[in-house]
Amino acid sequence: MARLRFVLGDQLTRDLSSLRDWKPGDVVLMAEVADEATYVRHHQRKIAFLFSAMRHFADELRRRKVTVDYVALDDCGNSGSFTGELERALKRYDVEGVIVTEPGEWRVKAMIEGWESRLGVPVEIRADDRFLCDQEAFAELTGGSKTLLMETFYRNMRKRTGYLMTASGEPEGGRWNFDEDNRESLPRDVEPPERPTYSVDETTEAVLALVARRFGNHFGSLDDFDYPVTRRQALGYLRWFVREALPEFGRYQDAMREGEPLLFHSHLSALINCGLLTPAECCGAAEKAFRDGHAPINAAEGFVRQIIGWREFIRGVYWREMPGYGEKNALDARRALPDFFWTGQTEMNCLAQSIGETRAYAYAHHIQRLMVIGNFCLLAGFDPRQVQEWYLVVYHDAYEWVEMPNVVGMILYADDGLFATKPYAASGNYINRMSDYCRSCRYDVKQRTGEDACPFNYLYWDFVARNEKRLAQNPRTGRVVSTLHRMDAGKVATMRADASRFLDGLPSSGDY
Ligand code: FAD
Ligand code: DLZ
Ligand code: SF4
Repeated sequence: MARLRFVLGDQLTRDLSSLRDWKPGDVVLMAEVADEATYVRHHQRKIAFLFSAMRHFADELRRRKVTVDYVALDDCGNSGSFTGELERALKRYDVEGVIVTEPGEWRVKAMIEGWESRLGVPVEIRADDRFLCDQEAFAELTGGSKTLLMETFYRNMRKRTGYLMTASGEPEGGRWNFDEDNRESLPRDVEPPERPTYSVDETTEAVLALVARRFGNHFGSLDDFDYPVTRRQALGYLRWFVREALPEFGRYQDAMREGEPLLFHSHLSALINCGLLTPAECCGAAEKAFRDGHAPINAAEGFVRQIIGWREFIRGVYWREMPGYGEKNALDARRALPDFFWTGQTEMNCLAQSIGETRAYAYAHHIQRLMVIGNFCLLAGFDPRQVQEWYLVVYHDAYEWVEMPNVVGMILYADDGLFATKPYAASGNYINRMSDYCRSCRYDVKQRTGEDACPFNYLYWDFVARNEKRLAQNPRTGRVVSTLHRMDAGKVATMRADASRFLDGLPSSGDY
């Protein structure tokens, strides 16, 4: 008898485990459901991207003679939930069971695990082997210790996958990690390459109209949508990246420039996370560029590290720590997120640029997320739950499994250093070194106190003073506490007063 294969919006991969043994008679179910678009009010562009990619994926399966039952958001009777749509589909088809690939999120996994008893049908949940490391391997590769070190995991992943390894089992280039070569600021005369753009076809046009109508009050803009939405386009974008941007990716990975959101970054995360590209093919393409002499080792290694290192590591942390990870708040941060996170209207130019680009493109690159927006959230002491929701809403690549550890562990240190060896706190000096934002800012990055001082400066020292005990105990941050102690007490008091005045003056209505 036939089986129903439920494919979720972030499972758009031809070779998905739940599709692998498809045979005539089986039906693939895909559904646009209001619950998924509104459990947080996702960026309009993110919903449009995903619905368009889902519709194109369904068309592609149909072209390959696979029977697809696609429920569009506005279809008559759409129940608005995964469970409701499965229940309705089971009334349309006489099937012996349901097959689904494990979802990315705890919330959805719990839902799926309830289907068998609720709907009275056998449900087979298959592993998601698009990831290169499952939970068992994660425990093995991290040594099962209490705190986790990405670098240890990453080296083990290099050995396990063989990426950028020599025949004798050594890392290519004689080192595991070329991060030190990847911290250059961008000279004024270096221009990032021009990106390919993808025109809006009929399918995307219909989705853009649907999203504007149904979710037009969500954060973000739909203007000038030009991102890949098909497998063919995604592959073209990957090839373009490897050819044109990868060679300089490593060197300028941490750089920021006003008006240039992408620089030499891949812009592939949303395509990988929804399944149009696999992590393995992205790493394979970078490795080939290195072996062909097209990309230097620091670029290829830097890129592969982000994927088989950080991306897999972050996912391992999520599943190891869930449920409960999202509730962590080791630094007891309670302040409400200010309204300008939704409007982008702030005189702090670095934040105005990074949030403005996020609003426009549902994208900001890693250093903007980490060292501008994330750093500000850490220093200001924003409530981790609110910060998590913001990051989950605003980025087109955001799913809880990847957003949560990056927010809880990487930027906020809310898990008390489960994998970050210290809080990533920095003053305005870092942003000034890595970007040109400060040049056109109304604040002065060199000043530490007063009306015109860069807020990152007094917020930084206020953060150090607030968390003095904890930072003093950490060998990586102890020196900063000693510096604080050597500072003039009056100056410290003024900085702390400036920090309070600044933070208390940020309107925060909680609306978005
Ligand atoms: P590149 O700079 O070109 O990097 C290549 C790839 O490496 C990315 O496409 C991504 O797949 C992977 N990668 C790099 N860093 C990470 C990381 N820390 N965690 C997981 N994967 C990584 N990434 C998401 O995919 N979804 C999120 O919701 C998300 N939330 C984040 C929240 C915060 C607070 C921070 C600091 C980072 C977050 N990241 C997230 C990680 C990273 O910022 C994005 O993956 C990256 O900016 C995407 O742009 P890109 O494709 O141009 O990446
Ligand atoms: C993010 C998202 C959105 C906005 N909408 C849908 C949808 O309508 N249908 C769907 O299948 N998936 C959607 N997704 C992705 C899901 O939220 C994602 O599959 C789960 O988060 C995985 O656990
Ligand atoms: Fe940001 Fe401070 Fe520089 Fe302004 S001066 S752009 S607030 S770091």
